[in-house]
Amino acid sequence: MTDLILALDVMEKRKAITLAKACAPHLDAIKLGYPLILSAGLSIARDLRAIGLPLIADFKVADIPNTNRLIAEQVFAAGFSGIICHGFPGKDSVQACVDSALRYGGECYVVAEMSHPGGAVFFHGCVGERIARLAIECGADGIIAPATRPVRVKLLRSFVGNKKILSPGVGTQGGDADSIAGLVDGIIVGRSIYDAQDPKAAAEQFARIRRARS
Ligand code: OMP
Repeated sequence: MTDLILALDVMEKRKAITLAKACAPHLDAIKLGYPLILSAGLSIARDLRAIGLPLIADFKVADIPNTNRLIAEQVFAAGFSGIICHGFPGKDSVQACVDSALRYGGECYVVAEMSHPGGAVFFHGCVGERIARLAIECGADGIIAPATRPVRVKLLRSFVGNKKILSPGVGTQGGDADSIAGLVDGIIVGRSIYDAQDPKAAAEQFARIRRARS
């Protein structure tokens, strides 16, 4: 099964809740990041949890271990079940997020490589491979890898084995849902769903990928 994860990057609380409820039957999880959490507050997690889907906090946490731990603990205490952190701050920083996730029975994903064009500037020359290996060493649940570069995703799979790969960059950024779905455990879709004329119908369309990777 490949999961469909909605990146809920809208800025109004009411709109976010309406969208999430409408799309929920076609989703496996909802990812929230700075745009929504900074405008609606961390407590939005409480409202969205009522929908019954796992919530992933995309703070791309990238600080010293103690600060990472303080951030991660707030995230999990607020009701999130997953967190995304960066790998480049190093093993101790990633470990702090993984350990917090473990304490709360949650999950931690490490960004191995980014999906946007500029993402290739520093994430090259085996950086993604090294971060993927580090994520596994720390006991992370998986990595974030770009749907815009399926060749890289295939390669990174060889470093993470059966740990999860969640893949953003589908739709608006140019990644193709059907090509990437068979390589990953979840695709992350934002604008192509929430900016669609009919977000629920768009989610239903993307939900065809939930049959991939059986
Ligand atoms: P759309 O481009 O609107 O589908 O949104 C993609 C979502 O995935 C946004 O929330 C991004 O912040 C996130 N994302 C990327 O687009 N690229 C990455 O390399 C990593 C992420 C992420 O960590 O989720």
